[in-house]
Amino acid sequence: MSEYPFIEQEDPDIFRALVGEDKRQAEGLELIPSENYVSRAVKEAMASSLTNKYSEGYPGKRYYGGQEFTDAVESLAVERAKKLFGAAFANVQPLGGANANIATYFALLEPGDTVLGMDLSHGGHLTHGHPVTYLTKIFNFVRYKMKNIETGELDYDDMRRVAKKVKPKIVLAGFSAYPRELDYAKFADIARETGAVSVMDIAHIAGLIAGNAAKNPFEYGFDVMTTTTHKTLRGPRGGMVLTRESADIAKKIDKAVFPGFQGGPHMHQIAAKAVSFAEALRPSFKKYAERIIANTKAMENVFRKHGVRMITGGSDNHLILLDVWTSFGISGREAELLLDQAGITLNKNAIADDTRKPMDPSGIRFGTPAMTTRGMGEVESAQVAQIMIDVLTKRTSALAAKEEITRLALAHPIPDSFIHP
Ligand code: DSN
Repeated sequence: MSEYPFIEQEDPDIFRALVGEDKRQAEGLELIPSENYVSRAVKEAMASSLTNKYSEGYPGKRYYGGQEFTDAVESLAVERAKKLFGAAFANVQPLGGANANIATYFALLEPGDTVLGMDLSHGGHLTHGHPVTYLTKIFNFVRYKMKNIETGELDYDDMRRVAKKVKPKIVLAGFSAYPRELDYAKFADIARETGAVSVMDIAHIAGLIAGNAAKNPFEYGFDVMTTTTHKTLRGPRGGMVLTRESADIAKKIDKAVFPGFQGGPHMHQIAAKAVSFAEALRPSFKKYAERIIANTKAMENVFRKHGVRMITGGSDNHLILLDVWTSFGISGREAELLLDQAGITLNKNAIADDTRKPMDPSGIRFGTPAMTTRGMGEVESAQVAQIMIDVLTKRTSALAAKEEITRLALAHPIPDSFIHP
């Protein structure tokens, strides 16, 4: 029977697109490091009747009636999130990671206040103060960069010097294209010394932190963490803000999320978050997080052996950034296209201090969270890295590589459950 019997009958155009996307995901290899495959249980929550419900407010303090079950769902999501990350408070209503960051800025800053955050070209995120965002019309973003692109080391002494000069209200850590661990204690010290709140955007590595495969910034004194829920954490698309201990900060964040920026929370999405948090609280999730890193290392070893230039020289987490322009003489856009034809989906990405344009940069970014969910291990990861090199050096045609990738993908079907295999 079709997975979508009603859509099949009632909306054939959308049905075709859904079936096409399912096939694309099943037969191809997803290496975009911010993507993953959710369980069937998470999908069931997303497709539940909770999508019909308005629930402005927070559990026990709603503006509409009929909240008996939504209150239970949101309270469970909050309690599970707190447990996963060692937080005293959690707001699970942000619709995405950008919303979580924006609400956090408005909770903690006045217009004109300064945020010290990582430069986009060195791995930071658009919402960390890139000039194309409207945030920069309201707040003053001062950016820091890597000291050494070959190792990924940040210049914490310079960061402290700049912080003392610009007096940020937020010292912001976090990234969407940086493959190394940060020195959280140094960030937290700089924030304390300058009277700023320390905020870490853990969107990319939330699953690694939850699975104890990466350090937890709260253990190093960070005040706030913002995140998405759909990357390494393997939940539905969405965002969240966690506060380590300050009730005052948590109250301001709640107010900024609702009514500051959002209306009714998406309760079906919050139920799906709760389901995925329960999955991440299981011991098996720790193994998953460890395997993500082992698989990245297996890919890294192949690239190193072949002298391929990796920004920061390798990876401590789930993602790798390759300089394809120097290594293969092709641009990031060409590399993305070639690999796409081979059934490998990843994204072109600027490398630090890139001289090429953002739509056709020098690098590609990819990672192992999704392929690890499919049960692939270090052998398969090394195999995929080798196929990538063969395609990028044009030793193998994209078409021939596609056959191999499809075989590999079909041998590792996307699982329905992480609890009952
Ligand atoms: N688009 C996400 C990523 O790919 O990292 C971040 O917003």
